[in-house]
Amino acid sequence: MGTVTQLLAAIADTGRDRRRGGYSRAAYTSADRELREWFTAEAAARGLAVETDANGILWAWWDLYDGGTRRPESSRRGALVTGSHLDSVPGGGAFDGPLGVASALAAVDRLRAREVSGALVRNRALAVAVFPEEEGSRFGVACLGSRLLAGAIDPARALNLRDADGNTFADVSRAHGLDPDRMGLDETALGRVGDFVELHVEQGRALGSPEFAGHGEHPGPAVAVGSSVLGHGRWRLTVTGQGNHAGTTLMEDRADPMVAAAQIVLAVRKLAAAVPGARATVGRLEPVPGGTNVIASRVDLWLDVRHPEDATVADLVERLHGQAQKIAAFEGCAARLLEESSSGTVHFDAALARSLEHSVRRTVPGAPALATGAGHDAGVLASVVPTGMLFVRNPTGISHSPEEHVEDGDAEAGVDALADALEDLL
Ligand code: HGY
Ligand code: MN
Ligand code: MN
Ligand code: MN
Repeated sequence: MGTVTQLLAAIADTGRDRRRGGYSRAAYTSADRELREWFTAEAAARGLAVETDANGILWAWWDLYDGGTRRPESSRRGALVTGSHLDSVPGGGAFDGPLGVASALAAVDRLRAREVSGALVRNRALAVAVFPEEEGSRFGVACLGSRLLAGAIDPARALNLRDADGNTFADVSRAHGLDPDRMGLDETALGRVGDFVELHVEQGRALGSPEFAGHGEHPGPAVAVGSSVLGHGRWRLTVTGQGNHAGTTLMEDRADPMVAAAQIVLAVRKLAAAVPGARATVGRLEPVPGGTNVIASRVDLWLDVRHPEDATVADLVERLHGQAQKIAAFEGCAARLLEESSSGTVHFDAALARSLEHSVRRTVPGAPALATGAGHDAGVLASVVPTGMLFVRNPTGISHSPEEHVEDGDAEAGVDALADALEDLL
C-alpha cells in the first residue's frame, strides 16, 4: 500500500512543466487523465469501488459489508467523505491537492487494518472523492466540480465557459465521456455526503517557523484544523485601446492599453495594501495580439481579491474598477470588468470542526485552528454539508509554486491525524 510519500512519488513525473518548473495539471488534459488512472488503480488496489458522477467527480467507495456481502448502494446515504483535487495551477507545487487525495488513501489503509483487527467497527460507508477543476486554471471558475455538485453555479453558465483555446467546458466534458445535459446539482451524490473532511497542504506560514522558512524539521505542531476559508473572487478586466505599429506610431499618438494596464496593476497593490487583511493580485495579464513590435489593441488582466468580509471584497473591487476606468480614460483607452467567480468567507461547521480538533489534538497536541487564505472544495461544500479541514505544515510557507513542500514526517503526521479524525466519525 505505501506511505503517502510513496503514493505521491508515483505521480512525481505526471504533468511536469519543463518551461515554468513545477506542475501544470489542468482539468481534462493528458496529465489529468494519468492522475485519474493513478487514483483509480490505487483505489481498486484497496478494494474501493470507483465511480465517476455526472459532474466528473471521482468517488472511491469503501462500502459497508455484511460478512462477505457488500451492502446495497442505499447504504451509502450519509456516508463519511474525504478527498481533495488533483488539478494544479500552472507551474504549481506537488502537494496542493494531491496531498489530500494521497493522505486519504493512506488513511483508508490504516482504517482497513483497524477494521480487520476488530479495533474499528464502522457505522457508515466512507468515500474518497476527487473534484475536477478546483483551481479553475483551465475554465476560469475555481472549484467548478464541487460547485456543480452543490448547485453553486448555473450549469448553463459552466458549460459555456471556455479555455484559452476556445474549447467550451461542455465540449471538453463530452470528449471525456460526460453528458453536459446531466451536469449540475446532484441531490443523489450530495445525499451520500454525511460529513466531508479535506486534508490540504498549508499554503502560508502559519505552521512553519518563520526563522527557519525552509526544508527541515520545524518545532511545533505539524497539523492544524481549519476554522474558515477566506472569501474571494476573480474578475477579468479588459482594457481596450488602439492597436498599432510600434515603429510608425509617435508616442503622443498612442492609446496603449498596456500602459494603462501597468498603472492599474500598481493601483491594485496600492488600494489593497490600504485595507487591513485584504489581498489583491493580478497574476495573469495578456496583451492582444502580443507581438513584440505591436502596440496592443487590448490587454486582459485577471484580478484575484480576498478578504474575511464579503462586503469589503465588493467595495475594494468597486473602487478598483473606478480607478481602472479613470486610468484607462487618461490613456485614451476603456476598461471593462467581468466577474469570473466569487464565494464568500466560509466558517466551517462548528460541531464537525470541534470533533476534528478533539481527535487531531489526540494525535497532534496543540494543533492550532487555521483560517486559510486559500480556497478549497471544502469551502464550497461547507454551504451544503457539515465540513472540516486539516492542514499539514509546509515549511517553505510558499504555495502555487514548485517551492511548495511537505516533509515526509509531517505528511505521516497528517495521515495519522486524518485517520483518527475519520475513525471518530465512522
Ligand atoms: O485559489 C485558491 O485559493 C485555491 O488554491 N484554488
Ligand atoms: Mn491551489
Ligand atoms: Mn488546493
Ligand atoms: Mn525536505
